[in-house]
Amino acid sequence: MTYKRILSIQDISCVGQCSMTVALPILSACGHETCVLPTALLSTHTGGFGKPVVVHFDEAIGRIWRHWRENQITFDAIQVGYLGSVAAVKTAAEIMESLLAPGGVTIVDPAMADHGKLYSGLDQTYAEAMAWLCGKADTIMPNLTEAAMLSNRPLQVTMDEDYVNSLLRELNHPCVILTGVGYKEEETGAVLWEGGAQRHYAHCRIGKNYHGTGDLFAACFTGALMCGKSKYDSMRIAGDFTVKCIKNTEINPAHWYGVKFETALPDLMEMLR
Ligand code: PXL
Repeated sequence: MTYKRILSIQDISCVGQCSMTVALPILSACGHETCVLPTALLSTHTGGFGKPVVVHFDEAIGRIWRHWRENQITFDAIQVGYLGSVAAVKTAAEIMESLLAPGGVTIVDPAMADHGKLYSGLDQTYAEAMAWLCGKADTIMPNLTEAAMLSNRPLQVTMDEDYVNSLLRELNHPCVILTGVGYKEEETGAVLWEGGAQRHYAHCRIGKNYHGTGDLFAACFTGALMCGKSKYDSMRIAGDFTVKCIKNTEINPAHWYGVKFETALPDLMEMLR
């Protein structure tokens, strides 16, 4: 297996098991050199601890990536998640255009909304900037709410294949991994849409929705893809690993704010063998 260099661009939520604190250990466990560009520092994620302390690094991240450019540093994959400001979205686009190694891939999880709503603190201008960034990515990884927003459609409550097909068509993107898609009560999963064809991978739906599962899924997908797995297999591994982590977590109801992925990392490494 070759050793890849990946850049993860997203926030650091100090507490909350999401974004960078999930991506860095997962990509490392997958065997990749993982470089980080934290776009903002938050005391917690924005999903349930009240108003977090937020420090944006909009100015610093511009200087940081230009320093990398002076040193001819490039990346085999650039993975983008929650960024937190329109300025950071623009910087992520510049980095994707300037620092991708030949043959490298860019993967954008728009990470801005769920359950029909934008995350607290994000607005329509941010959503439009994210839609623009998605247009520049090789692969995008929205959940259903984000896909509806990116394609200017209302979110449909009852899921059916016609709705998913129309969302995928209207996204008008060459490669989409649409998450949160299940056609039965007890299942959820993801759809890989590429070259106009789609494949669904369904797995069991357990418990309530946990914060950070999208970030976990995106990091596993990127890690597996960079190990040479196909996109479909990477999506399957990411789905199975996410289920494992949720199972680890649901036994402890006090752990509502994220998923316990750490003790499952050896299983992820096994899945990648
Ligand atoms: O998990 C996505 C995410 C990432 N970063 C921050 C968030 C969220 C979701 O709420 O608030 C800061």
